[in-house]
Amino acid sequence: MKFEKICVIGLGYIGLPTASTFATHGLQVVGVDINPHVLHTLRSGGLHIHEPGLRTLVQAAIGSGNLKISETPETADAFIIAVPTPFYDDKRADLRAVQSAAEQIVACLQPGNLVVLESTSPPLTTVNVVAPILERSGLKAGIDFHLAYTPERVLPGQILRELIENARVIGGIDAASTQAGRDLYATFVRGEIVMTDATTAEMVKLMENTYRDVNIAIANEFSHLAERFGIDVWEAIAIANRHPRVNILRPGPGVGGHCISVDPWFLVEAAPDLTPLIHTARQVNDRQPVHVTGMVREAFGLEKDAALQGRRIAALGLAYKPDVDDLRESPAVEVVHLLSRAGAQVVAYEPFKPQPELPGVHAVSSLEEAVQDAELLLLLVGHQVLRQQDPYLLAQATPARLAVDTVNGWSTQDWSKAGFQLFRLGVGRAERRWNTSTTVSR
Ligand code: SAJ
Repeated sequence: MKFEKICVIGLGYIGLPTASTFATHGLQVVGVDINPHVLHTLRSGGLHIHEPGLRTLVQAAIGSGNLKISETPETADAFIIAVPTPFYDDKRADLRAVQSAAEQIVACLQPGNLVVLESTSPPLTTVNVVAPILERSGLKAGIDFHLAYTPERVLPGQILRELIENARVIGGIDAASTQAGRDLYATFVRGEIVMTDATTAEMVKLMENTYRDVNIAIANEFSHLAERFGIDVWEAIAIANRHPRVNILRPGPGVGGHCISVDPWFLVEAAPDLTPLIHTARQVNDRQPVHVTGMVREAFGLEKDAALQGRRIAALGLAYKPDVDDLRESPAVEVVHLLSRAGAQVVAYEPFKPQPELPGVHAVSSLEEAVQDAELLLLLVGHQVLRQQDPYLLAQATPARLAVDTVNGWSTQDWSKAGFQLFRLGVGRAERRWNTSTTVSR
């Protein structure tokens, strides 16, 4: 199938790079978003998200005349839905954006069109949710128009490269839809294009992220064990990972972002009776911010549930992972909320988003400001710029002599020499180890 004009609905982390990449590969693209701020920002040459290389790509796409920004879709050869699928408070998938994107397409849908869902969705969404809405047009899915699911699998921070180079899974509701989807993405995908059916493609995406979540959960559990048994989990993981068939991931303050902390719930919701492991892994990872607040109390020499009234803490990093500006579902933000609720005075600093608008978070735009009155420095994200801070210089910029590192970013040796008492996630106090072994030998 040949494509000249497409509509991409949703201009976020996935939709905008996808629309721009199609445009720079010669297609006429209408990029659609309902958010006036997004439309205004893009139309005035700005960018509402941070992703390396994206500004240049978007400018090239708009400059070529191939990318038009609009609030509504138009008739086209293909429609791509790339809107968010968050969850409700009770963890059920919130498909309202997918539904309303499909509703927007109905009026423009013509025989022979292709519609592709990219948003991560519970199994059977393409067939049971999207197809019936599109069929309100009077056209039949798989007969009058093609319908496929293709998950985005790009890593924030590397989206532009991975969009082109990663293997792409395309699953149609029938063979012709799969083929049409393949033809569309072959416009720019250089990785292998793997063809399957729509529900398998939905499951593939959910399985990938769930696999990662469960593996991070076990790393987090290992870190608790290491703290109990007085060893350094980072050392233990490094040694275990020398085994040819072992690859333990990194413990940390929790699992964030809009994907891994969300997607496993779609499986739990779809089949609660079949997902005890997946459910537990989610709970383990969701509890990590509470664990971090426990570390902070320990550093202050306080009891487990003690109030932190008036304690001055500099929280360094708010993003959901290193070297990105994305704060969605960030465990670091959760830690700040928990500490504040316990009475601490938290001043936060996020180098990739110096002025985040986060209710309940007092954020400042420089590291100096964050640490100047602090009693304790709390490293929450392994941003390179934070890991590389010189503890000797920091010691001059802050009265704090306590530090808590949740991401294995700072070395005990260097920070101790600079005068800090450093508490690291996953590292038990050495004296406890000897206590433990004494107990055991008795
Ligand atoms: N994290 C750990 N320990 C680790 C790795 C990650 O605690 O060893 C934490 C991170 O700090 C972060 C969270 O997990 O809070 C998720 O980060 P991530 O880098 O694992 O993944 P995402 O959410 O940025 O992107 C994932 C990717 N999926 C997989 O690696 C299977 C990406 O390929 C997907 O495209 C993306 O989800 C998505 O959009 O679904």
